[in-house]
Formats: sequence, C-alpha cells, structure tokens
Amino acid sequence: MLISIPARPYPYSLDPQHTALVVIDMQRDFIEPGGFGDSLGNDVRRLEAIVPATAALIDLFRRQGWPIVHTREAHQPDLSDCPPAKRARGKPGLRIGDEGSMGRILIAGEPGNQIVDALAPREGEIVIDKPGKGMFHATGINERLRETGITHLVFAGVTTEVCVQTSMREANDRGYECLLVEDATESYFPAFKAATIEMIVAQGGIVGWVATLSALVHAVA
Ligand code: TIU
Repeated sequence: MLISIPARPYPYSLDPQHTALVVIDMQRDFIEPGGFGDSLGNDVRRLEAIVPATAALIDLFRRQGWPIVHTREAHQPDLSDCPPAKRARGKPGLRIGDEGSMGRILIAGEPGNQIVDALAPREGEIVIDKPGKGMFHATGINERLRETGITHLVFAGVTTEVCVQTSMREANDRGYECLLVEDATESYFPAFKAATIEMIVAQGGIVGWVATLSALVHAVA
C-alpha cells in the first residue's frame, strides 16, 4: 500500500516495497575544515547542522528495513577519473589530490573522504564512490537499483544545489519518483538551498517533491 507524505507541490506517494534512501556525500571533505569544501573557499561549519536530522532519517529507513544508498564524491589516487577541468577549479593553492589536513583532498580511502561517524554506513547498505556531482555518472548505480526493483528515491545530503540537485535531476530523467527531505540537506549558501527547493517543486514538481523530516516520519510511523 502506498504511503501518502504531505509534501510540495502535492502529496508524495511513497511505495514502501520500492523505495530507497539516498544520502549524498555526507563525508568529512564537505563538513569539516581541511577538506574539499574548505579548499573551495566555503565556510563548512553550517553543514554540520543537518547531521542529526540525517541520522534520524537513516534510522527511519533502518527501522523499516528499506534500502539505503550512501554516496561519496571520490576520485582514484591516480586521478584517472578526475577531469583536468574539474581539478583546475577552486583556490589555486589546494586542488583535488593535493595533501590537506585530512589527507589528499577528495581521494578515495583518505581520512577526509570518510562519511562522518554519526552517519556511518552499516553492513548491507550500499556505498558508492562517484567521480562526478551526480550519483549516476560512472557509478553503475542505476543498474543496481533497477535489479532490486527500486522506483522511488528519497534524497538527503550535501550540498543541496550541487550534488543533491544533480543526482535528483539525473534520477528524475531515469524515471525515479524523487523526494527531497528539506531539513536533511544543506548548502554553504542558504539562498541556493531555498532556490533549489523552489526549482524542484515548481511547474507541478518538474524535478520531484520536497517534504519535511517530520512529515515523512509521521506518515510512515
Ligand atoms: N561545492 C559544493 O557545493 N559541492 C560539491 O562540490 N560537491 C557536493 O555537493 N557533494
């Protein structure tokens, strides 16, 4: 039976048999000083605030036994999957692959590339390293989700207008019914988060739906 979640632009019909949670890039690189977010010139501290809400969302999916996908923005140590155009961005002094205070910036396996402890993936949950902003680019995740019959994706993570929005748009184009949980996502730029939410729900939900964590929790419970 479908579960109706109060959402914008109108209620989201969550299909409990076919829904996965996608937690985008809740890794130290974006949330703690010395990582990629910091290297781009951002004040990273404001992203920490969504960790408790994101943990509550993960907990909801764990209690229901629904699948969870965690992503990390990560490149191979030899940078073979990092386009030079991507590496050239940011502050001239510190680029992807350079040594930062949490190891090499945005490189798989480095301390900074780990998901924050409070949201650490558990056995049986899917963890994907993605070289792009979107979760579908060069990851094979579409095939894995299709194999398990997933048709609905609930999104959380950082940053709202970059990797979350890109992933949600990629998912939308692949036919998934997408819901963003607005208090479990954050941006370095409050105005960009607000604008992203409006872009998603505009035009009758051109990209998908947006709901609060409490709306989701109360509807599912
Ligand atoms: N810079 C920024 O806002 N985000 C990223 O580079 N990656 C993600 O959003 N994960």
